[in-house]
Amino acid sequence: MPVDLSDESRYDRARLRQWARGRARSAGVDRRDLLRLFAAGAAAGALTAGASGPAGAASAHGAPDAAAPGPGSGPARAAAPVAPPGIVKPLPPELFTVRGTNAETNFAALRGTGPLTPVDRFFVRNHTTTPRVEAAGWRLNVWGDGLAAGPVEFSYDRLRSLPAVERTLFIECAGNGRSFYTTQQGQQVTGTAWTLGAIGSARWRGARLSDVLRRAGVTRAAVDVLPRGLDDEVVANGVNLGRVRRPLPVSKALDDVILAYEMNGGPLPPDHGGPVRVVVPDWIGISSIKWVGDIEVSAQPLYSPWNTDLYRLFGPDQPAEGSAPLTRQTLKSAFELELGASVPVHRTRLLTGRSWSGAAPVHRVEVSTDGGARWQRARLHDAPRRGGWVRWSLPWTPRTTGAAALLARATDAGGRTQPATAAYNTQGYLFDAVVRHPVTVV
Ligand SMILES: Nc1nc2c(c(=O)[nH]1)N[C@H]1C(S)=C(S)[C@@H](COP(=O)(O)O)O[C@H]1N2
Ligand SMILES: [Mo]
Repeated sequence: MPVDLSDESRYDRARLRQWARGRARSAGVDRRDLLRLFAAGAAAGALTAGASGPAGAASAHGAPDAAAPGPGSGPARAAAPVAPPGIVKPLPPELFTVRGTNAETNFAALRGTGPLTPVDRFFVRNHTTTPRVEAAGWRLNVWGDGLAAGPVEFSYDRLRSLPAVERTLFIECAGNGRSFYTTQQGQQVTGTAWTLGAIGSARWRGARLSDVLRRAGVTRAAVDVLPRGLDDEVVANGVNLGRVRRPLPVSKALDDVILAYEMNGGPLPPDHGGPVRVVVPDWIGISSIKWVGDIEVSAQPLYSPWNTDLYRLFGPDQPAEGSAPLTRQTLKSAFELELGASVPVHRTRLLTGRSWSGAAPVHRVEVSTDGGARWQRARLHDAPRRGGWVRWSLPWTPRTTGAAALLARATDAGGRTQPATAAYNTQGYLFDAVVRHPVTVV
């Protein structure tokens, strides 16, 4: 009997059962390879986080988040010169902190910018390197047994001739805030040691994925949609994972997903997936495949490393095969201030920051300047909006010198408030706890 997969949680449970029985296709990767990879990643789990503090440059390997460093890497490799990442745009140290193949936005550099993150300071998360793909030669190949007929190709011009949609949406890495599992909760986790800058908000313009799928002849038998990037294949621990790709349930694909060709009013830049990327509102960053080259539409459930061994929750409170694949982003707040900044005593300064949630608009932000004893409502500078962040501010006059901790705590319209502690998982995803932002009053 066919299963109705329109509901996300039922979809995930059904996929888990099929995966456990070995029936689902792993979309190009041998299932034993995945299990081997995960076993190796779990064994070497402590290496990455141990070698890299919040400002650590240790994650110099370009592997996916859960991949363990190979022999000769890890702590020893952190001392070696860090290879420049394969990112095209300039990465001045006042705007970015380079972490392996990735570049984290320095939150202090967002102070004074509007709701949109300028491209010159939008974070970059690359599994390998930014490829150069020209719009003129680019084709999107839509194929698979979930279509009524053979493959359908879309050129850049054909995509641009479809009705255009424009939305302001953030893209945030599932591992954003990961380093605080270690520095704040004392827990070892694998993956890039982001602080809070693996997020950016932009105005995306593009075609609806649903329009493309309908024109390609998607049928009612389709269950999964698998966009794949044109960047290099990812090799981790000697296992070739193939090109970056992560299945989306057809229900989400037909709902609000965009094939974006513009970012903040200009052509999509190379580092952010130009000429065309997927933008999946509210969902973790890995869903938003850059440099998309083809999309498989499948009547069978699909798997890739990015929805099996990666981007699920693993840990003591989770099933052995991990949680259901992660979908929505969580709730966070960040000050537009360097971690460890020096601030002069008795001088009033305007603390500014941003809060966001993948579940509902953020409508309340409280700030504490005394380590969490007393909380004050911050003033919001943006109307709460789904898929966006709110800027906020609060004046502060420090009265005593020495170390202090600034805290910001967001509440969204769904009733979620940032907790004091985030739920541990081995790969450090979905950190949502209130961050203690260290400053020194001088
Ligand atoms: N093809 C491809 N798409 C990709 C990635 C990648 O390495 N290759 N990284 C993903 C991850 S993990 C994130 S968080 C976002 C980051 O988007 P950005 O680099 O534009 O900020 O892109 C996603 N899409
Ligand atoms: Mo990510």
